[in-house]
Amino acid sequence: MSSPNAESTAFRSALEVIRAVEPRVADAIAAELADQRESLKLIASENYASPATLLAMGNWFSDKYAEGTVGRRFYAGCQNVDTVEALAAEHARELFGAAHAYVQPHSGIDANLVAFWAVLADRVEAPALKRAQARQVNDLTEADWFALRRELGNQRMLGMSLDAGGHLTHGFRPNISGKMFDQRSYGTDPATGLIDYDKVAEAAREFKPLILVAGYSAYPRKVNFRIMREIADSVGATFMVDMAHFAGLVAGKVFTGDFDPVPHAHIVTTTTHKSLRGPRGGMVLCQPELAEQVDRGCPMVLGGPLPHVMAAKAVALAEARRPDFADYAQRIVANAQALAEGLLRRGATLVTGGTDNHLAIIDVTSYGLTGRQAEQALLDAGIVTNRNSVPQDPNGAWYTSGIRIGTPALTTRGLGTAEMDTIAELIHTVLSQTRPGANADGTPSKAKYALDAAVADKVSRQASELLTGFPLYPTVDLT
Ligand code: DSN
Repeated sequence: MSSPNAESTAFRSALEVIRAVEPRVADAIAAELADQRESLKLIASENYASPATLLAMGNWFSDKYAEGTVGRRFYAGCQNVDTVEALAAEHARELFGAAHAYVQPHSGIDANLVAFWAVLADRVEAPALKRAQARQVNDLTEADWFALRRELGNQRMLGMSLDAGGHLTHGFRPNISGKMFDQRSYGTDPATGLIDYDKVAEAAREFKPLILVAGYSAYPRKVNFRIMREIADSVGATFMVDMAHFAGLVAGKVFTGDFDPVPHAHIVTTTTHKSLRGPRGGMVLCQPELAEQVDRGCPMVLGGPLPHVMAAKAVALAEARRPDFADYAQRIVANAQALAEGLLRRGATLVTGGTDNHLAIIDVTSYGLTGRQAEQALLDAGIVTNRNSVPQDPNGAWYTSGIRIGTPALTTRGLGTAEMDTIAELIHTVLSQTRPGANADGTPSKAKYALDAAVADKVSRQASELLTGFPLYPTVDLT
């Protein structure tokens, strides 16, 4: 463990060096820490990385190009990048029990693109090359290349719909995944809000996707990946899981057996900065048969790897392999459940009636609000959330009818179940006292709202008081 003094000195010195060149950047960095310390952060996809993870990103690795893979680069002088990339991959394999790990993706979208193209290369391009007796795509005739491009662009993907909690990269039309694939979605049962595996199997039988995608960014329940793999196998689909949101719960062994995607999926993607609590970035884990294609991610779809971020991934993954990370992961879920129960007790409506992961979705139509009105009113009261669609959302993806709340960040800060009940009270107070507004012509507005400033101020003060008992980065003193 480093001493608190070392951490304060490191960050203070870094700011001093930056301030000498562009003081406004140094001020903005310091202001960001101050803002994060003061806000009650319930954004389900955010967290607070450790000082060691943050510091691993600010160094000379940023100056290196390193296309290729460990020991096989397109640039000379990558021996130190090799060290950190190999370490990050080793920690990832050990942590998740994966056969192969690729740690170069810069984000979750990038990781998903690497995965999609690895599957397309393995299942569409490789057989086409074999048929044409070509070693690689440059050896194909113009006619064969034209035919292959058409084939690559017309494959089928079945993923969870956005309003049921799926991610936009799982085939949502405005995203590149929706343009690349002939896509269909499975939703959730309208009565329970839960995935209906029989319906997924029926959709798979009818549609016969090349790729079946599971995973979510706004579904508050566990997914049975064993059943999903059986469905994929029954139609010859490759099974892909995007565990970006719940990777920390997999790492911390909260999700095991049927609920751990790694033993069941052919390929798993994730971000490293959400419940996993690492630097902002992505990662792909896969079975051995896809490893070679996954490793072609850069330059296939990725720009040059970010060695400084891979260094930080290695640090954060080493942290996640420590025993206390399992305790952290369990506390994330206990906190989410306490928050959900506190809200339900006060009369809120939650999608699926609760949670068994790190997030919950409040259906704010029961308060007479849209997601946008609720999000802004909560922000006025110092509570940072994000609006989110609910299944079959009548208000669309912009205004929405839901508020997504998550506990990874506040759990890192040390808050526990008692504090979650207080937060449920604060959220309920704001939502129940916010009134929807009207447009100038008297029609109902989906954005305007009214919240008494005295209520907002009082809740904001209560939120600040709650947080003073749980200082953020207590080892970092910038004064
Ligand atoms: N933007 C992330 C989230 O908030 O869930 C997913 O990409």
